[in-house]
Amino acid sequence: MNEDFLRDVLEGLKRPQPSLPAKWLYDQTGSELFEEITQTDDYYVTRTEAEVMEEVYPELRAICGEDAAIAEFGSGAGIKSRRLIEEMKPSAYVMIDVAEDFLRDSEKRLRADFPAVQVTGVVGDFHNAVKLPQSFEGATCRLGFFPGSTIGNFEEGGAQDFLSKSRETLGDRSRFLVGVDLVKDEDVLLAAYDDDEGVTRRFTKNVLVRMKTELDAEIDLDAFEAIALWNSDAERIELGNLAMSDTEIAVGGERFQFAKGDLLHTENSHKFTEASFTRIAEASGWKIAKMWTDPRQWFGVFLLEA
Ligand code: AVJ
Repeated sequence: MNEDFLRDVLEGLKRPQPSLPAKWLYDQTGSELFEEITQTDDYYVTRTEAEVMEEVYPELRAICGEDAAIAEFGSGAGIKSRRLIEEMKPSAYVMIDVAEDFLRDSEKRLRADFPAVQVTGVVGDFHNAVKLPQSFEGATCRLGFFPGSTIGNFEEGGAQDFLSKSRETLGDRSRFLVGVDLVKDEDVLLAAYDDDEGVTRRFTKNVLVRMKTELDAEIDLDAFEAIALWNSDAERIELGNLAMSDTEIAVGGERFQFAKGDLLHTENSHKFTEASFTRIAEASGWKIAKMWTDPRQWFGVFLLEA
């Protein structure tokens, strides 16, 4: 039995607005479904960021010069890390992640593929400041990397806290490259989080499947439907499983009633404007050096300076 998962589920279900931490969406199946989401026509986020990044690389090379070191928040064995390493040819690449297994895996693969780069995994929770290795601290150009608009996934106030902690982690005279999904037309946003192929719905429902298989929960899966809502005041997409009829969830020896129309919230995806992101970055001790975007201004890549 996964005790941490059970504890979070019970705590979340007891809240007046039932909610589960987003991290439980990402087991093996959830991670594969997220990969699949990024390939759908409706989810513009990943491909738009990649398009913007192609413009960023040459300028960043000019800014950074020869001796660059990069620290990625999250373990990046993926395509984004590879492209950045190919383009920037850093002397060191550091990955910070809580999940040690994933981290060691990414470390191994990147070392094999880029023997000229000093690759180091640092186990750490980036909700706190983290000590980076000498391979990073000794470089002339020290650059943090936080792609994918993962910054949008934090809870209330979390994005600003994260930016403050990362300012401490990266240190004086560092820079930070952050991928940020921008506020845009509601229809475009809603389609991206409720794609036509139904992959996002499966992704959101997967956490209920996990509760059944891993926690022996009794849940009528057909009583719930995954939905996405745009909260225009908070400027965020809210995802969750909506009860389509009166139903109950039994888990860990407790029972929780859901009336038709009740939502079990699973995830927020905050969107920013240039102004709103600038505000939290500056409040965290960063200056905005530059922002790149696509012609439709759907996605922003911000270069912050300490
Ligand atoms: C991985 C957090 C950036 O918010 O766009 C996508 C997660 N959830 N579709 C996002 C997600 C449903 C994604 N992030």
